Amino acid sequence: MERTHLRADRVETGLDRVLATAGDDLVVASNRQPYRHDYGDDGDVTVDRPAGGLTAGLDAVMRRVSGTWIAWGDGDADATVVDGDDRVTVPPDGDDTYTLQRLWLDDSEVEGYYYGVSNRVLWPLCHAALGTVEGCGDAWADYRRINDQFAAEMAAASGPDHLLWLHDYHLALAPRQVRERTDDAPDDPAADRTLAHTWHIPWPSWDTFRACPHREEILDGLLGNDVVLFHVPRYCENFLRCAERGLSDAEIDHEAGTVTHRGRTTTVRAAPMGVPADSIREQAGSMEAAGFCAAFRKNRGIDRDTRVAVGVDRLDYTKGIVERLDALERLLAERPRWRGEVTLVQIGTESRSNIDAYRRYQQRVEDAVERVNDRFATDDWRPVVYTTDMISNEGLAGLYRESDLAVVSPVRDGMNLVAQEYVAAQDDDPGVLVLSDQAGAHDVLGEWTVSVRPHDTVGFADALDEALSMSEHERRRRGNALSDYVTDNDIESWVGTVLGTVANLGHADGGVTTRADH
Ligand code: GDG
Repeated sequence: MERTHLRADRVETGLDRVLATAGDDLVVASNRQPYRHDYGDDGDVTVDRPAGGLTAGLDAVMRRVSGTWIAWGDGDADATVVDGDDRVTVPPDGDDTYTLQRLWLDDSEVEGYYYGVSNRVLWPLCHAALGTVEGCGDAWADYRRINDQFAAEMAAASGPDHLLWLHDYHLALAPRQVRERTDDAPDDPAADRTLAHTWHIPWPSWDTFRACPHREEILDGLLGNDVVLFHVPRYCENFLRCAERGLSDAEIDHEAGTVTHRGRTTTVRAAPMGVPADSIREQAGSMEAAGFCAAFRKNRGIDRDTRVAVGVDRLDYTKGIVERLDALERLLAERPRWRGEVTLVQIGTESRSNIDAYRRYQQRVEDAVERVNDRFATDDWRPVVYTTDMISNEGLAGLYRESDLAVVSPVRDGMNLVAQEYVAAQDDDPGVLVLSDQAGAHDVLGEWTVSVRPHDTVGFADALDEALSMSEHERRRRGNALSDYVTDNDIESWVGTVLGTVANLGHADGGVTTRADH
């Protein structure tokens, strides 16, 4: 596909200006793809957009620059729609298209690379859940090989002056492998492709990371990047410390936030991710959102006057759903005035069910819901309405707006986009955000939320009481501040920050090429 250029009439926002510098040469790589082709009930091919903040946000950027996105083709019909080079133009309708380059994994590679290392080792390790980390045995070879497959595609899709933007813990080795495949001038790193990597989950302390079975290789892999980005400064500090302790030959400059290793200097920066605030606000005010909420209340038996607290999570042991239910139980036991007054609507999206720890967690959530409902439910009220149904974006935005509070209580979370989505969906009568101090989101929003420590059940129940009792004046004061932050630091602003950081790296030729250089 021939690359197109940004149209001059669209170079207007701050992001557009950055994209005009980095844009055409952008190659994104992530495990999850932005579009998936499947077979519908009638045998026709359907296109799905997997839910999630990252794919939606980056899709909007890619549509402006017509770059290439490399990802695992995990849809049943994915292989039937690609060309001979495994590429498909997306989105399927519309003018602003880009190339989705798919790569294929067989069942044993999915087991090794995706479940084995990514989700049985790196995910729990980075969330400091060492008791949940499993031995990875032969899976490591799959992880290394699939990373190299990504690296091969990235090398093929790019030229020396292109920007490659990698995402997350599935691809920790790929940056080094790209270097090994493309290093024409090893003595002159500035002549290379520019590699940036966003790590979406926490980076743990050295005392935790040292339990990683392949810690040197992970660090070496990531230090193939020019820049590694985390959501908040705490994770940057942890990463610098781990590089210092884990690699004997790495030179760390804590003040500058850099690691020099094998002749290359990697810059480590915080870039807190945002959400598409404007479109969430618009969706929350739509007819579809209002219709969804009215039907939801009716079908789930939630009275019009009953207050709603909302929780939205993948069913993951890091999300603190059980702790949330414990706190609700304590609230209802200790402060009976809330009985019959408030219902927790918990949306739990099934996730990674091939892994025992996830299946056990789903069971624990179901048991806790049943326990709280058995204890307090009456003929016309239930304390918890729990569903694993996938809700449409409009429905979810409507539910956020409908809710008097959101309860976001992870025991550890890189950022947590639900907290920001809830804020974005509010109108001028905003709800209250109850937020765990273990979420990256707390580092940026914490001062305007009701903070909780998820394992402090007594304090958590008090916090729910405080949120439910908050005066209108205080609610609006906090809501306005939250809304200002989330609007000013939305997903476009995040992309602008990342690309701006890359553009300022100070390569001899100014880093990524400018359009004028073409
Ligand atoms: C990782 C990090 C970091 C969920 N259920 C439905 C639905 N969702 C959407 C939410 C939100 C997304 O899924 C979940 O994002 P989170 O940020 O909460 O969590 P992770 O999936 O664990 O993401 C996290 C993130 O990466 C980005 O860097 O913030 O810390 O763990 O967007 O809305 N969406 C719809 N229906 C559902 O039923 N439409």
